[in-house]
Amino acid sequence: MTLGTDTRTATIGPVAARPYAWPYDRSVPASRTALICIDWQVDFCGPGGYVDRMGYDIALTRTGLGPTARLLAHAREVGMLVVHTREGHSPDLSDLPANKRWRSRQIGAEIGSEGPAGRILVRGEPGWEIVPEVAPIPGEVLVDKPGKGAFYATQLDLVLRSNGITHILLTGITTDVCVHTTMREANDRGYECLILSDCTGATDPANHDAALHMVTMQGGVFGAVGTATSVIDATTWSDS
Ligand code: C5J
Repeated sequence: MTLGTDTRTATIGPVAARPYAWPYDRSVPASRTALICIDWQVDFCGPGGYVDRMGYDIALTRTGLGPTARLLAHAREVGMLVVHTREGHSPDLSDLPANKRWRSRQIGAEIGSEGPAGRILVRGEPGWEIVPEVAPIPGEVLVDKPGKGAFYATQLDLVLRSNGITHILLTGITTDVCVHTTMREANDRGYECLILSDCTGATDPANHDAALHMVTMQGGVFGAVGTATSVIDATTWSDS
């Protein structure tokens, strides 16, 4: 990245991670790496949002906000592509599968119904917005998705390939649902993935731990598990 007269370029890796030092190819230029921040929305970690309305503890989904903010600042400094995703549906709910709506009604938080943060999981509502701690800045990519995975029914793969991205860092909520689904989708498309354990969170701590453990099976079946600090510590600069 060029910052004023700064012509240095940043490289990431090897990163201390489980079950292998990431990435598999030892290191990657920051310019070929994307930081994907998944669904840091009021609906998933704010008062009156979807997770809160379902009766889960938002302290659990907020736990990764501090480390993610730190890693986001680092990603911006080293010139990574930063992508933010938002789960949500159009106001007429025409892209909301009937079974997804039915299930949300069973748990007392029907998607599309009115709540303290506006209509649940509806695009443009206060609950759908990304929380200020990790809010996008101009120039960053925003991906709106109707499902759990960030690749399904979105432009994400095209954006990543158009920007020469081969390696992905994953933060966000929830670890076991949207982050895991996206990591699996990315892995199947050949991206080399690292999920950050301290930059994620789930509505059930056991599910968070299990989701991270799953990644470490089979030599790293979907990639590897690291931390914000492990990425920051594995960054080196060189003159370009
Ligand atoms: C869920 C998500 N948990 N962002 N969505 O429904 O993980």
